[in-house]
Parts: sequence; structure tokens; C-alpha cells
Amino acid sequence: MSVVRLPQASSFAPSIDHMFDAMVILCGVVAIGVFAVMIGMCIVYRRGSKADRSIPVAQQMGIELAWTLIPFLLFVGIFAWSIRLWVHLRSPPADSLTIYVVAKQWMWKVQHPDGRREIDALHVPLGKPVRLIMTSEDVVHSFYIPAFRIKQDVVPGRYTQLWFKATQAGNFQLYCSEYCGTNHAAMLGTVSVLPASDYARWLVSVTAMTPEQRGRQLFVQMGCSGCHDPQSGIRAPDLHGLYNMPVHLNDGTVVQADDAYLRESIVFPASKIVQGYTPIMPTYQHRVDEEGILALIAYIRSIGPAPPAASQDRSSHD
Ligand code: HEC
Ligand SMILES: [Cu+2]
Repeated sequence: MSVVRLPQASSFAPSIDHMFDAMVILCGVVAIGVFAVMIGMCIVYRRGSKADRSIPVAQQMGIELAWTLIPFLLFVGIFAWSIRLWVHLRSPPADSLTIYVVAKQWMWKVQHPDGRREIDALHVPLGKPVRLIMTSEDVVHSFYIPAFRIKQDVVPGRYTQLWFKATQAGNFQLYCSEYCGTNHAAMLGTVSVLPASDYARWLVSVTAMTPEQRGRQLFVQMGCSGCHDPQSGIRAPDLHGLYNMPVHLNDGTVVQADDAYLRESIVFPASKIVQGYTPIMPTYQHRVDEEGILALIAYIRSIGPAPPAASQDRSSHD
């Protein structure tokens, strides 16, 4: 359809618009059909008209089957179509560029993998899949880029993700679309899509610490290393190679050390205790903000497999 509309600036936009158009057309056709019959009946059977008002007989199997099966097939068709699209929308490609987003009343804070940070702005490369890992410092917000046709709630205490591939260079509006307090309407940002070479230049135009470096700094400053570095005298699990591995807990269950688990281990260490350890780790809730937690997780993820000498625990985990 050639209706005036927002730019289709991501790889999702055309497929989402097709689906939307199809549903508008389908609903329109049904509505027109229903209203046409209604108005026709009103005219034919108006008071005083000579229409035949005898009670119609016989069941008409053909018609009943048609009006049951056709809508049924249409609905199932739409369901199958939207599920395919949904799965695609929910599955970031493995080679995506990961960018962290922390929402806060009333701003968007962005952390790039190479260390650059920005507020109320998001620079992304053109034509490359980008995955956003998002959380909130306070209330529920919602990250919404209409030109990309993507929207996702950003929830405190939880990581939600979103991915897209920008297909058009330029600036696009970012909104918060979940009412989040007084200045909700001003919680705006600009998404700038840059051709790959401009993006690379933009990234290095300011030198900053990477999340891993910042995470290591916090890990030392906040005393984590005093317990967790392999050479420390205190009995605490070695975090080398922990990321995404199964962890045996003292209640006999096994969990995966994903981002959510690591966050919980830092904020509520007492809620899941690693098998064979005593719960001596203090909570870091209110002592480190969401950006700090993301940096700590980035650091833990970066310290890959344990150096052979320090692999006492992880190897016995499975
Ligand atoms: C007083 C010592 C101590 C300090 C300080 C400490 N931890 Fe811990 N940590 C432990 C112990 C003991 C465990 C295992 C028991 C448990 O699960 O609570 C643990 C568990 C963990 C786990 C789960 C490990 C696994 O194998 O599943 C993570 C992740 C973690 N800590 C990260 C941190 C971070 C990040 C910090 C700093 C912000 C920190 N710890 C500070 C002692 C400590
Ligand atoms: Cu908001």
C-alpha cells in the first residue's frame, strides 16, 4: 500500500507493515460485508414493506460449514504468520553487536562494547544486527523506535532484549512508551544510524574504559577479588569460566550461570547458594548501580576458562 507512513528503517519494518496491512484489509472487508448486509436487511424488512416474512426452513450445511471454516482458517493462518515473525523478532543473530541500555527516570543511558557511553542517544552501524540488553534503575519503561517497528518493556531487576538491523542511515526518534512518572513524555532519544566506516570513527572518537575494564575495576574496588580471586585465602568459588555453565546449588538443583543468575548472585547472594560453600557473601544491592552490575557481569563473562592451576571447583561442577 502506498499510504504515507513512517520510514521503514529496519529489516523488520516491511514484514511488520505487510502483516498490519493484511489485518486492516481483512477487518475492513469483514466490516464492510457486515454493514452492507445490515443496511440491506434494514431496507428490505423495513416496517410496511412487502418482503416475505415466513420462517425459513431447513438447515443449510454448506453455508454453516463455510462461515465456520473460512474464518477458522484465516485466524490460524494469521496465527502461523505472526508466530513466524515473532520468533524472528526474538532471535538475535549470533554475530550481533551487543549494546547495553539502562533506563532511568527520565533518560536512556547507553553503553557500547568498546567503552563509549551516551545518554538519550544511540549510535548504531547500518546493516549490522544490533542486540540491546536492557534494564531499568527504577520503574518500568518501554524502549520504542517506531521507524524500526520495535518496542520492548525495560523492567527493573530483569534483563530484556531486543534486536534489529537498521537499513537506512539517518536519525530516528526513540520514545519511552510506558508511563513512568512526571517527565515520561520528555524521555526521548535519537537513534543515529551511521554507515559502518562512520560508526567505527564515531566509536573511537572518545577513549573510554570498556565494560570489562570497568567491571574489573569495580571487582577490585568493591572487594569481590578479595574473596573470588583464585589466590585469595577465603573459600569462595572461582569465577573463571563460570559464564553460561551449569552451577550446582546446595539445594540439589542445577542452574545456568546466565546474566540473570549473575545479577542475582550479586544483588541477592543468599537466594542461591553454590554447593559446598557457606553464604558469607554480602549483598551488593544499593551498593552498585545497574550499570555497575552490567560491567561486573561483562567482566565475569570475559574471564573465560580458568587458568589450569586455579580450576579447583569449576571442573567438579559437572
Ligand atoms: C566475603 C567474601 C565474598 C565477597 C566480598 C564477594 N563474594 Fe561472591 N561469593 C562468595 C561465596 C562464599 C560464594 C558462594 C556461596 C554463594 O553462592 O553465596 C559467592 C558466590 C558468588 C557468585 C556465584 C558463583 C558461582 O559459582 O555460581 C558470583 C557470580 C559472585 N559471588 C560474584 C561476586 C561479586 C561480583 C562480588 C563483588 C561485587 C562478590 N561476589 C563479592 C564470597 C564473596
Ligand atoms: Cu520511561
